[in-house]
Amino acid sequence: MARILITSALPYINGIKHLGNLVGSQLPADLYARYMRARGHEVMFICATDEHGTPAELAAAKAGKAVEAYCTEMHAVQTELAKGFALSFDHYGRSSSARNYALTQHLAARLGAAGLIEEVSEKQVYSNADGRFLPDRYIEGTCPNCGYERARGDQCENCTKQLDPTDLINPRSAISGSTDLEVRDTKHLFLRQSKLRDTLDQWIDRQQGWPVLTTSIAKKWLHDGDGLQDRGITRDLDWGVPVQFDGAPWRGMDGKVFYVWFDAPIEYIAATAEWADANGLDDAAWRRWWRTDEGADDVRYVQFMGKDNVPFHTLSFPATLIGSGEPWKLVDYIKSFNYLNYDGGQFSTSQGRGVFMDQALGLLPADYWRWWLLSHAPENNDSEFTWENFQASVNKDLADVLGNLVSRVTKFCRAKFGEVVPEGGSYGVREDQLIQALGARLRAYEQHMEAMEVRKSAAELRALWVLGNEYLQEAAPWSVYKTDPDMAAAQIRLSLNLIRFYAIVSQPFIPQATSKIMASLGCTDWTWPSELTSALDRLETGHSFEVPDVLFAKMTDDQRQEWAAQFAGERRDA
Ligand code: B3M
Ligand code: ZN
Repeated sequence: MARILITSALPYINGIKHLGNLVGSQLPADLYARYMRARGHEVMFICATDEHGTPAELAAAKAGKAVEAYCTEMHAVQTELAKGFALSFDHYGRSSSARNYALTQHLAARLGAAGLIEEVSEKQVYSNADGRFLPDRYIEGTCPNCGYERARGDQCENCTKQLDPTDLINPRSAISGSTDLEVRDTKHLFLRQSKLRDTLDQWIDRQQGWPVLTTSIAKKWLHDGDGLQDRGITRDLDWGVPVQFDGAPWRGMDGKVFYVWFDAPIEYIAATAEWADANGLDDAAWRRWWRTDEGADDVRYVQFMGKDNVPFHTLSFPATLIGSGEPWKLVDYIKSFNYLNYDGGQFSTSQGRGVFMDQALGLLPADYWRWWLLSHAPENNDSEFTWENFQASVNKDLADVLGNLVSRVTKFCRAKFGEVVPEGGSYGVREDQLIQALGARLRAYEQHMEAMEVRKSAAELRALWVLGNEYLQEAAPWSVYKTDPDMAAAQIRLSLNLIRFYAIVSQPFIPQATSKIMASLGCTDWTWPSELTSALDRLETGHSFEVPDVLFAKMTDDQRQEWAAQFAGERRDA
């Protein structure tokens, strides 16, 4: 049994996430966490809301609320939606927690003591119209790297380059749109990442088998002489972790807070401490996941994120942890994703384009979305959501293949043998062949799941379902029953066990439907079917079950057209 630490990129607090956000981090992280637990490993799965910085302040201002109250409210909303999508976090924390304040300040002080923080009198953009400095997202303009016109002051979402507000061409205030801007002096702390360049370079070189997407982004910013510029880690904002605190190695930083990208990844650790607090455990309970001197050297740490988050996780955050000189656990594997597009364009939070988590759950149960999103995850390329494709997936994979098998077998059994596993007969060549074929596919599925190959895993799982359908079609117990009811009983006994097998192996993808299946089978034994022959004997003769309600309803053409039209424009209610 291994110990596996899994973190999903922390969703910004500013509003409800769309399906593109979901499939780019939280959902595949959940798939992996569920799978690893199902295999008997000890898992710590952490996520949290990312509550600081300009996104939170801007969204609160737009909602006409105090930022703290806004964050509390949105955290509750996002917690409910995470539950709705069956995301199995061990803890869903908040980057504004006391734990994160303390740890962020602690790490900053350590970096200061190590000579890795510099006080810099910096030029910052000041808006005369707004009467304030404009850090990060408070300013927009054209990216100097790729020419994208809606680049923000902290990063260009088009080419992933990290920016400073003064880099932007034709800058304008994101608050008022004003271009009456000037550059003023203000004092800030800089993290001297450049001093750690060689250390980080070597650390990245030691990582075996990272996805190309991850390594290429890291190396790009490392060797352009660009990503490892020393970076400002403080901001002139009200909301955030205060830079001036008891024991701080600097003075005169009152009224400033740490940059959101400095404290957000630290929340991965702090949220694990929040988990311990919430469960009445001591510090040792979370430290054994994070301190290599307290047990974490045995931990395998995997992070999930969209590609725009990669530079912060391969460079800035490791720089913070390594630079502290303390034995913090570093990431072992970064699984990063491309973008999911929506029907010919991009999903966009700011423009309300696409389907958002709350809206999705209002249309169909979570498993329908989980299945489509995971089986179409934007792994090697960007991928696209279309309503046609979604309908085809739901109707074919879920309703026709898996759902139909469950319903045919259980109903036929009820009609001929009652709601119990029937006795009589024995398995023949066809059954042995099925078991062999299932075994081979199961091994392939396990390998893809281990490797976090999400689409390949989904394809293998679907192939497992198809094997069962083909068997049933060929065995045809409904005709066999007429001449050889014992043989039909054996076929149905195997098929009922097959349904249980599917529930267990499909659980990481579609946890709600598979719970329903197991409940109707009257079974609580979710042991992974490594021993296939005995697993397919688990429901013994005489064991009673109930025919489940329809597992997956088909999506009609009318629904598809209605929803496509409903979601064609911008979201109005948010
Ligand atoms: N909130 C960015 C994002 O959602 C950011 C991730 C933080 S991970 C520490 O894309
Ligand atoms: Zn750009």
